[in-house]
Amino acid sequence: MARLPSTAANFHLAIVLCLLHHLINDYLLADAAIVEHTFHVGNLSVQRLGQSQVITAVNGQFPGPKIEARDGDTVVVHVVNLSPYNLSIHWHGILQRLSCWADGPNMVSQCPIRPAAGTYTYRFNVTGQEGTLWWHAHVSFLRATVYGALILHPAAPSSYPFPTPHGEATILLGEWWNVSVVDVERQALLMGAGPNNSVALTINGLIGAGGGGGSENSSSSSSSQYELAVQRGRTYLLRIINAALNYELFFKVANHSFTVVAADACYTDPYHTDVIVIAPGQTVDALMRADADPGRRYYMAAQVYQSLANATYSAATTALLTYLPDASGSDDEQPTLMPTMPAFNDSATAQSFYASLTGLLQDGVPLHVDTRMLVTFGLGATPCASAQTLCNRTLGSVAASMNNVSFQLPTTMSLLEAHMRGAPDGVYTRDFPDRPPVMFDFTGDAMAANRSFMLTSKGTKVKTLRYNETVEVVLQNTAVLGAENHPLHLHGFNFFVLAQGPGNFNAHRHVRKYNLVNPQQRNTVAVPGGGWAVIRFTADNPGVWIMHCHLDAHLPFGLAMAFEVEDGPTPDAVLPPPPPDYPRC
Ligand SMILES: *[C@@H]1O[C@H](CO)[C@@H](O)[C@H](O)[C@H]1NC(C)=O
Ligand SMILES: *[C@@H]1O[C@H](CO)[C@@H](O)[C@H](O)[C@H]1NC(C)=O
Ligand SMILES: *[C@@H]1O[C@H](CO)[C@@H](O)[C@H](O)[C@H]1NC(C)=O
Ligand SMILES: *[C@@H]1O[C@H](CO)[C@@H](O)[C@H](O)[C@H]1NC(C)=O
Ligand SMILES: *[C@@H]1O[C@H](CO)[C@@H](O)[C@H](O)[C@H]1NC(C)=O
Ligand SMILES: *[C@@H]1O[C@H](CO)[C@@H](O)[C@H](O)[C@H]1NC(C)=O
Ligand SMILES: *[C@@H]1O[C@H](CO)[C@@H](O)[C@H](O)[C@H]1NC(C)=O
Ligand SMILES: *[C@@H]1O[C@H](CO)[C@@H](O)[C@H](O)[C@H]1NC(C)=O
Ligand SMILES: *[C@@H]1O[C@H](CO)[C@@H](O)[C@H](O)[C@H]1NC(C)=O
Ligand SMILES: *[C@@H]1O[C@H](CO)[C@@H](O)[C@H](O)[C@H]1NC(C)=O
Ligand SMILES: *[C@@H]1O[C@H](CO)[C@@H](O)[C@H](O)[C@H]1NC(C)=O
Ligand SMILES: *[C@@H]1O[C@H](CO)[C@@H](O)[C@H](O)[C@H]1NC(C)=O
Ligand SMILES: [Cu+2]
Repeated sequence: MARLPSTAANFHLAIVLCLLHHLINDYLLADAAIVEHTFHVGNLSVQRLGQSQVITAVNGQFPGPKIEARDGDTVVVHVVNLSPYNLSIHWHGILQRLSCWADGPNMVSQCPIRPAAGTYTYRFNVTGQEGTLWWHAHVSFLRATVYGALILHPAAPSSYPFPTPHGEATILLGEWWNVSVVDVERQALLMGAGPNNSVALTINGLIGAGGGGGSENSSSSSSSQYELAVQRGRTYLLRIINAALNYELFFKVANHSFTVVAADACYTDPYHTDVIVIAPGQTVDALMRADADPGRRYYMAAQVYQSLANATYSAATTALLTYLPDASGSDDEQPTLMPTMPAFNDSATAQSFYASLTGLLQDGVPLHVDTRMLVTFGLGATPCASAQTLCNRTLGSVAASMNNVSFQLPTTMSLLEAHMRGAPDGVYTRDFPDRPPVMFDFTGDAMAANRSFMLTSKGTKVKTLRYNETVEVVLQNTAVLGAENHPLHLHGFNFFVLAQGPGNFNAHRHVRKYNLVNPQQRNTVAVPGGGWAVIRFTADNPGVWIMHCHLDAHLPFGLAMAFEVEDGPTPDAVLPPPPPDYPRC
């Protein structure tokens, strides 16, 4: 064996020690793991509301499997599509830094995983994120039943910015149809009108009292409702996720209150409340102290919050909160206590909750803004297409738009693939406008009855951003066809919510209301019906990222747009090539 000169030998020794040091550090501190799952997606027959229903589900479970990872881990999910439908899965709220290929929205970041055992492996790193997120199908209405929790634990055990809770529970809120959701969507598109409402709400996949026309009653302990058993004096972290397709929800637990500590996996300043308000796509982490009479049983209840003026649809469901050791075995003499819910149209309570959260900041708000946009959005109409056989020719087909562009998915290639090829021609155009083409009284009372601003047209337009640009977007709801709260979800980024309010945004009056100190950070903002919200983010993640209404009733109508973020100047700012099994059309 050749002898090394001593300096070189020392040098090598130093490298070895250094590597060892890194390995030990990695092991002790980061201990990054690979969290690997296989999702077999296919038909599942379940019983709900006294009837058998075939749904699309993952691994024969509804809700689907919970994924738990720690900050720093790599998540690998092998998806096998055994369902009869095109499929893709989105990891809602995961930043997907340099892994846009794994984001999941159908025809935006990928073509669908085809039926008859098509496969795709989603692979992404969890970097700098802690809290509650979730995953769901991002094609058609399949997310009605294809969803589950995605829990990101801190890298170091229990290093929360609040006292470590004694236990935790995931509360997935959803909606239930007693027909195929694919048929519900198909019918809505043929009619050019809103889809049928669900027939019940669910908590962790189960329908309790108050749901589905009262099939269960409140004095019996129904085995079909979710039950959480707690111990008196202990504090629990409730990870609440709104997986409902189309409705924002109020959530309460009788005789218990909450301290909100995070929203959309971003820590918040502690916020005390007895009601949680949560829009589709959003999550809320709330501490709940079990400090009520342990001899009683309590309902937790979810109820529709309806922001649309004059709407009448409302629904509710319950789950049980019981105290150990007796829990559900206890005598049923005393009725289970029901929380007093807000009125289904209590926008004051909803808006108060949404606007009261502030962020527990790890990094500051960008103060310099490179690009400012004013984006109006809401419902409108396009002339019925010939294929829309059930469409009302007088009214036209309901459409939704942003800056008067009704977003249309491409059909031949995903936006991301076209972006990577540098050949958007025929797939998308780069002319999404920074401002609405016409300024008008967006939220005026007369707007709901004024048809002159209703007409919109379809297009696949993106807004192109330079790497690392800071972007501020004024999200301005319109009252055309009715003012309604739309939860807008941005993929690939968390954004700061600087301000929100009713009416038309007015820079002169509202810029001074910006919270640049501790604004909440979110991935989904519930923009007030007939109002506005201002968001700001740094475009430091190359790829194509959709921003859309998280009401599935509005997404196929076109309430969406996409940001195309260019690569940066350094290798760590360049989107790597797609994985070998990337689905193409
Ligand atoms: C799955 O369910 C759908 C809808 O009920 C049905 O059309 C299809 O044949 C089923 N597929 C399989 C493989 O069972
Ligand atoms: C994810 O983490 C792994 C392991 O640290 C690393 O090798 C890989 O480059 C990361 N991927 C991306 C897209 O950053
Ligand atoms: C679904 O539920 C609704 C409301 O309870 C009921 O009117 C309808 O008949 C049910 N449809 C099916 C197919 O069971
Ligand atoms: C939607 O509701 C209407 C009216 O109740 C009913 O006729 C129709 O069959 C429903 N559509 C689906 C897909 O269930
Ligand atoms: C409630 O459930 C109990 C026990 O199953 C039953 O005896 C009672 O008739 C039910 N009441 C109603 C109103 O359905
Ligand atoms: C529960 O709350 C209600 C309404 O605030 C109150 O009247 C009742 O006494 C409470 N019950 C218990 C067991 O704490
Ligand atoms: C709500 O109903 C009232 C009374 O019918 C009507 O005056 C008002 O214009 C309606 N509002 C909307 C936004 O449709
Ligand atoms: C809420 O609905 C009720 C009954 O439908 C109605 O009387 C009331 O005016 C509505 N409140 C608001 C704030 O729209
Ligand atoms: C179409 O809409 C118009 C205007 O609201 C209404 O008068 C008409 O009855 C509708 N036609 C059908 C077939 O529903
Ligand atoms: C929106 O676009 C349509 C179709 O191009 C046009 O007729 C309409 O005037 C535009 N409306 C607004 C408010 O810009
Ligand atoms: C991104 O922009 C910030 C200031 O806005 C700057 O400090 C940073 O160096 C930039 N990063 C890159 C990689 O360009
Ligand atoms: C499924 O995806 C393929 C490839 O994009 C497409 O050609 C086909 O029309 C889709 N099928 C349905 C039912 O949407
Ligand atoms: Cu919407």
